[in-house]
Order: sequence, then structure tokens, then C-alpha cells
Amino acid sequence: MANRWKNDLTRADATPYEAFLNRRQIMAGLGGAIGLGLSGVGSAAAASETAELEPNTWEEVTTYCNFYEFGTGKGDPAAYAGQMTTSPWSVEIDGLVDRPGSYSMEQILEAMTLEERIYRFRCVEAWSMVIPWQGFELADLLDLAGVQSEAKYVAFETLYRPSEMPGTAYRVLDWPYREGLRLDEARHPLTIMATGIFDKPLPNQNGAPLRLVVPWKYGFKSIKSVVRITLTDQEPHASWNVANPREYGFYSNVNPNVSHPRWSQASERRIGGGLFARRQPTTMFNGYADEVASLYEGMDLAKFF
Ligand SMILES: Nc1nc2c(c(=O)[nH]1)N[C@H]1C(S)=C(S)[C@@H](COP(=O)(O)O)O[C@H]1N2
Ligand SMILES: [Mo]
Repeated sequence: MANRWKNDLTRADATPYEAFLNRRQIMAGLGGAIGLGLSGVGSAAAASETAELEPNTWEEVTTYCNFYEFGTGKGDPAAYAGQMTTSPWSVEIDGLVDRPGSYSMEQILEAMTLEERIYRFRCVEAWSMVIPWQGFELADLLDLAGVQSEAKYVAFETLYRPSEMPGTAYRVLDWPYREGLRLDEARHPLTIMATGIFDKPLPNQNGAPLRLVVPWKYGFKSIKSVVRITLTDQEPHASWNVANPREYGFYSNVNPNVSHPRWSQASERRIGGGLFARRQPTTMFNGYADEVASLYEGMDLAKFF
């Protein structure tokens, strides 16, 4: 991510009119899902929220990606992730759970109810998108396995299959890609496991067939193509945090007041906004403060960044 900082200036293209019209239609179709009953916003706020939550295009979401297992360029995942085998797929759920084991994708989908979530998505590199996800709450999957009372954290692991992942030939990270959440973060109703975008199955480059989405944290927390979920009482190994703890904290909550050591996090560039679009201010917890700020009450957010 950090070393590709310059790269994200290359796709600052204007939105074609056709794509804009498409987007309006998508908005009309998804209108009912906005708000999700979680924020309880008033009508003025809802109006601005609606404008702000105008989804990016399919093209933007599926061609401007970070998935380093396929290379560090923004276009690499779209170019190379097609070779990743995603069926059959299963997720090993282990550690402090009552029903550890290998859960097949079919088993998981049968047990879960899919719903739509339109979320802001903010990368630590200071670009952002709005993405219409389909998926289910992670809490429901955790309940399927039965979390034991000693569990305090949830650890996640991405598939590591070098034969299908050209980017893993480079030791950019200590593969497999790993991430973690505190259990209360993992159980928060905003935290989902996504299976689709735009009402279509998740493309490989976006983390098929199952990826985490934590909308109030920097994008790298939202680990893709998950094959293992471990309940533990220790703070999990998180790839970026271990690679560079000074730059990437374990929490990595979106916070405009805590700069990355090499750039400000006070504003962001909305992908697809066009060449002359103004950067927009980054908001605390990526706009989800009403829902999640209480999780961090009493914590020094500059220290636990
Ligand atoms: N396994 C894995 N998960 C990952 C990454 C990655 O390189 N490998 N990149 C992260 C980063 S930095 C971001 S911004 C998001 C990008 O998600 P998107 O490409 O679907 O927008 O995925 C996150 N999850
Ligand atoms: Mo990111």
C-alpha cells in the first residue's frame, strides 16, 4: 500500500456520462437499503447521506483494487485474480469455539441470510469509494460456531496458494495475509462478511468468495478470501501491523486527527470523482461514529491507532 502511494494518482479519470446515468439507476434501485436503520438520521442528514452514499461504478470497484497476493499495482488483482480457484471453498473456524471445524461455503450460505449494505470504504492511502455489498453479519457466523466466554479477539487468514497467486512470490508481507478484530468489534452489527457486490457474486479481485468488511476501519482490515477464523484470547497477528507497527496500528480506525507518519488522513480522494474534484474531508470512524464510538470509550485513540 504505502509503496504504491503514487500509483493511485493514475486513475483520477472523469466519470463518463453513461456511467453516471447507470449509477443514478443503481441508486434508485438501492434507495431502500440506505441508512439500514442503524443511524437513525433526520431527513436533512438523510438527504446529504444519500448524496454521499452514491455508489461507485462496478468498473471502479472491480478494477481499482488492493489484493497484494496478485501484485501491488491497483490493476493487478483484476488482471491476475481470475486464476484463483474459489470453488470448492471452506472456512476453518477454530480456537475458542464450541463447534470447531471446516465449514463449507454451501453450509455457511445455507445458514446465513444475505442482505444489502451500502458502506463508505476508506483506504489508509487516503482514497475512498462507496460500495454496495451483499453479505451477512459476522456475528451470525460466529454464533454458528459458538464463541466461548474466554474469547476476546477474532483472527482471520486469507488463502495462501502461491501457484495461483503471483504476488506471493514477493515478500511484501509475511503471507498468508492476516488480520484481527477485538470480539466486540467483530460482533458489531456493522461488521459483515461480504459475498457479493452490486447484487453479483464477489469478483475474485474483491475477495471472493467471502471477505470481511469493517466500514469504520481503514480498508486493509477488511481481509479478502478468508479461509480461517480463529477465536482467541490474545491480540492476533495482523499483517500490516506486524510489517510496520509505527504506520499501521492494530485498531486502524479511520481518524482524520491521527496522521499516517508519511501523509495526512484529514481528507480523502473519492475514486471516480474526476480530475478536478475537491478532496473531501475524512470523518471520524469514516462517518460511523454514532454507531461505533462507544466501543472505544476511555481509550486514547492516538495511542491505540
Ligand atoms: N488478503 C488481502 N486482503 C486485503 C488486501 C490484500 O492485499 N490482501 N488489501 C486490503 C486493502 S489495503 C484494501 S484498501 C482493501 C481493498 O478492497 P477492494 O479492492 O475490494 O476495494 O482490501 C484489503 N484486504
Ligand atoms: Mo487499503
